[in-house]
Amino acid sequence: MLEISSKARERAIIVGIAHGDQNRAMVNEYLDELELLADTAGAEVLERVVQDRHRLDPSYMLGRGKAEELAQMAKYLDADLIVFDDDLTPAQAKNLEILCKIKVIDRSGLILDIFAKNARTREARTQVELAQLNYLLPRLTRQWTHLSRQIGGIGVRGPGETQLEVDRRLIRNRIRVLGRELEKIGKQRSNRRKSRSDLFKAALVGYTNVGKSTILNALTNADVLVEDQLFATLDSTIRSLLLDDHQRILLIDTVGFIRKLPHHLIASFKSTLEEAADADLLLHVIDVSHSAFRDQIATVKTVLHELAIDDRPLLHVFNKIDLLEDRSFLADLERSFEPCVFISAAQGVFLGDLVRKVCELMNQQEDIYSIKFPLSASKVIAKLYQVAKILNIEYSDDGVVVELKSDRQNSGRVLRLTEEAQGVRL
Ligand SMILES: Nc1nc2c(ncn2[C@@H]2O[C@H](COP(=O)(O)OP(=O)(O)OP(=O)(O)O)[C@@H](O)[C@H]2O)c(=O)[nH]1
Ligand SMILES: [Mg+2]
Repeated sequence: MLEISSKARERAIIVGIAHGDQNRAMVNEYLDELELLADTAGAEVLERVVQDRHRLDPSYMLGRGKAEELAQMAKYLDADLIVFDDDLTPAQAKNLEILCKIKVIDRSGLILDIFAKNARTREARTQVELAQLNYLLPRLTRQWTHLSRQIGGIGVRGPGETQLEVDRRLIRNRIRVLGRELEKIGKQRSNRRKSRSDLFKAALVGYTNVGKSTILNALTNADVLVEDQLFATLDSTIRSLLLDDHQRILLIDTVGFIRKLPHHLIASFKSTLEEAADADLLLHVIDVSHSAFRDQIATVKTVLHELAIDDRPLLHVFNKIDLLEDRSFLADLERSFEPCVFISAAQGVFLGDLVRKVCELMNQQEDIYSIKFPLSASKVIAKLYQVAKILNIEYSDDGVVVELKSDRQNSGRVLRLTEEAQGVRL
């Protein structure tokens, strides 16, 4: 696995640019988050630089004068690393590195680094490596020749090829191998998913660090790593949860989202996120004590849209209410974000409300069944009218096919009646 940074505590300068419709206050908020990301990656932020610019400079992103100032600042502060909040083009990153003489990365690069640090399972590691290679490929320059050794000593230089071309070829090959590997893991995962497909599934989704894993742990006595760090969870953990005496569901913890999540990262984590895509109910967890929680909600909705699951039944779970001094705005939230619950997962407050609401939403969901009964089952079919909506009945010589819609609460009775009358689900 490639590690962009391996030193314990690097000294970093972070840079944000107020451009387009971003004002300074917003940029400063983004930089607060970037600082948290840098801290999670193991860097200490020495200084932040903000510039107002109408247009981003194609060579340095910042203006030339400001870029030179940045280079002097880096030298004066003895910094190891500069992190830009916006995505740098490969050319900008290279020009800045030459000017500042230290490593220059962007938010995507930093997030990839954190993912590399936190990836634990084979799947997560493969996903991260794939995303890293896709990120590196366009950034390869002539000075960059160490890769062939790291990638596994294939190192065969074809006739007339430059080292750079060899490196690119090695990376492309590796990308193909990793892609195939992920496909294989994805298939195994989807088989596992199918084998438990009868149980109702609720997935915890949301911005990073909002308390998703804390909720899973609190409800199921799971032992998932909880940390005041971004992206503590990279793999989806699945636990079964007994809602009341007789209803068991699966609760799924997933990787957190963040503003400007690199696209190749979403693509690589597709199979992990498919666990969420496969859920019957999304629990959108929100850290209501965070000053930017409304932006975070918007980011999560965008990612859910990109994953084409924004039409899924969804419960807003406002977490960390214990940190709120003023709770007067909660009534407004309740009106704008229907359905919702307010909890403190860490203190175990109102978790009962959460479970009740999940139960309620689950029981509201309807499934469509198509069942073939023997002709003699007319009495049972009459009973079905009491527990389900009959959509269609078709008689033929060898039986009756009934199409019906039933909510979860009644589906058990539908299935018992079917069994009683020797019906067969089609
Ligand atoms: N005060 C307070 N802190 C909480 C609450 N729920 C979670 N936390 C803290 O918030 C931090 C993040 O919690 P996690 O459960 O790791 O959050 P996550 O959403 O799983 O985060 P990632 O996996 O990193 O995306 C931890 O320090 C938790 O202790 C809460 O209700 N109140
Ligand atoms: Mg987590």
